[in-house]
Amino acid sequence: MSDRVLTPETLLPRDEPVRLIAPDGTAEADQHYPMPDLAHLRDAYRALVEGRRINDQASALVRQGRLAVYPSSHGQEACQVAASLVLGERDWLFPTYRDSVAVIGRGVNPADAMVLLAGDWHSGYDPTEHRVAPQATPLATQLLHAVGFAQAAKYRGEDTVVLALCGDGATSEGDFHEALNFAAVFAIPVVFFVQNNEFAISVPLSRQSAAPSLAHKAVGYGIPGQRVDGNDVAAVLSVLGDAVDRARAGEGPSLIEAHTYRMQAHTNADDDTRYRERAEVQAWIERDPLTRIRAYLTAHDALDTATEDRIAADAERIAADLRAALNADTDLDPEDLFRFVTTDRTPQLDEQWQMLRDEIARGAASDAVSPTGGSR
Ligand SMILES: Cc1ncc(C[n+]2csc(CCOP(=O)(O)OP(=O)(O)O)c2C)c(N)n1
Repeated sequence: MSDRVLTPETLLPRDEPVRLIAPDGTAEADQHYPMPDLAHLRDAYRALVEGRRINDQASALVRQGRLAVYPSSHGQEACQVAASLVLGERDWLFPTYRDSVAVIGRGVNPADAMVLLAGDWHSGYDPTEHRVAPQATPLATQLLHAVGFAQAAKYRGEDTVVLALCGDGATSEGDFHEALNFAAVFAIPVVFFVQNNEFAISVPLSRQSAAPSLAHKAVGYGIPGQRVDGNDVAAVLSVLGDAVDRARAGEGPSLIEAHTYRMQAHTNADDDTRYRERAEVQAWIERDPLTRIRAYLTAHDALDTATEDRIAADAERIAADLRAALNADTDLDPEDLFRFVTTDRTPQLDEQWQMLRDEIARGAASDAVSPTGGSR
């Protein structure tokens, strides 16, 4: 345990988010947070390019009807990549529906990460194999799961750290407050990482919180809060890495807020032109996390055209594999919907299964009359 004295002053985040690389790619020295080395940053760049390609491929697969929904992290890839890179093999990630790129960064096959979003099983991967909890759709519930999980690991004497992700909107949920309070009181080895992308669907941050920043909330629980430029992968790696080290050293939880932006609509079911100006979106597109790290690496002779081409080709291959996997028709058994709800099937579930079976039969009959599906 460190003997660091925790006072409101030491718990409060900085007035400005921590930044190590400016939007034009130049380095900004920081007294507390070191710049990750070039090899580490080149790995991060590769993961960013792959993450962007996966995001855009998955969004295209929604338009083609192969995914039911894809909440894209396009624009937030620096946060996604850093979240997966700062964790060790024994650590765990507790992600949300928007965190597919972080999940894939932990070694989950992209197609397996899309199973939930295709409307199939809740999780297409084995959480224990990859040390990634199933992606949570109910806001902030995963934060409590993360705290309980980390507490159990602590009881067992393991040095596991748990990284729990959520959005700015989720910080208004009661679960967020309960998770932070419990984690603080019992010094649980968990890092809460809020990706503040400015919107909760159409609700802007100004209608979500009156706090000076979301990281300021930490002081009320007695834990340190920090703000970081969420489009600067070097800064996110450094700040999150520091919080993970703290948790592993037995110094308890931290709250990190990344300032970033959801560059696209919430999902395909959302029309973001109804609640935000295009000029605002454009201003954030110009702060793209990929452009920034590419400029820094190039200026430091750590990225040449041949390497860039190789990374881009690898990202294309990943996208092609994802397309192939999702374009393959799977043999789904619709009765699975009812099979695993309760140990013994209730009469109500039987009745619902009967209704669905009749509907499927009616659909099959009308398809037989009109093979293209007609005007149904
Ligand atoms: C408990 C709960 N309430 C409401 C919703 C509906 N909902 C889905 S996403 C969303 C907005 C969440 O915003 P934020 O936490 O900022 O995350 P983002 O989607 O921006 O990543 C809402 C209200 C939900 N999924 N769960």
